[in-house]
Amino acid sequence: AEMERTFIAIKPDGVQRGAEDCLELGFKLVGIKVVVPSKDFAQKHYHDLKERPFFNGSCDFLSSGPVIAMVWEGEGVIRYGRKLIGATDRQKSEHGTIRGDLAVVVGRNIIHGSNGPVTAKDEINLWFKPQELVSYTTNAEKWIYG
Ligand code: YYY
Ligand code: MG
Repeated sequence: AEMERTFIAIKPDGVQRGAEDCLELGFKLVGIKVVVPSKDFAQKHYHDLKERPFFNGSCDFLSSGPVIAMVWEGEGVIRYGRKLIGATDRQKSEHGTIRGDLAVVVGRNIIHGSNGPVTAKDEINLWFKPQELVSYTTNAEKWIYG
C-alpha cells in the first residue's frame, strides 16, 4: 500500500457545532491536538492565499477559537479526505459531504483538508512536531489492505 498522510482540521465553527462527530474516515489517526492558532500562525497556514481578497478574513476566522488539528494516514487519504469534506463553496458541495451538510456560507466551512501531497507535507510540518505523530499498526490493517 502507498501510505500517505494528510492534515485535517475542524475549524472554530465546526468545533462549536460538534462537527468532529462527522469524522468516520476509516483511516488511521496518527496525530491530534486542540489549539487556538494565532493570527500569525493562520497566515502561515494560508500563505498560498495571501494575494486573495479573503486571505485576511480566513486568517482572522481560523484564529478565532479552538481548532482540532489532526493527521490521518492511509492509502489515498489525501484525496479521500477532500471528497469527504466537499467543495470549498457550500453551494457547490454535495449532500453527504461535511461542508455540503453543515456549511452555509463559504467563509464558514467547518473543516480543512490538505489539497495534495505537497501541501499535506507542508501543513503537517507546520502544525505538528515529528514527536507529536505516532506510527502504529492496527489489528484491522491486514483486513483493510490485504
Ligand atoms: O482548500 P479549501 O479550504 O477548500 O479552499 P481554499 O481555496 O484553500 O481556501 C481556503 C479558505 O478560504 C476556504 O476554506 C474558505 C476561504 N475562502 C473564502 O472565504 N472565499 C472564497 N471564495 C474561497 C475561499
Ligand atoms: Mg486549501
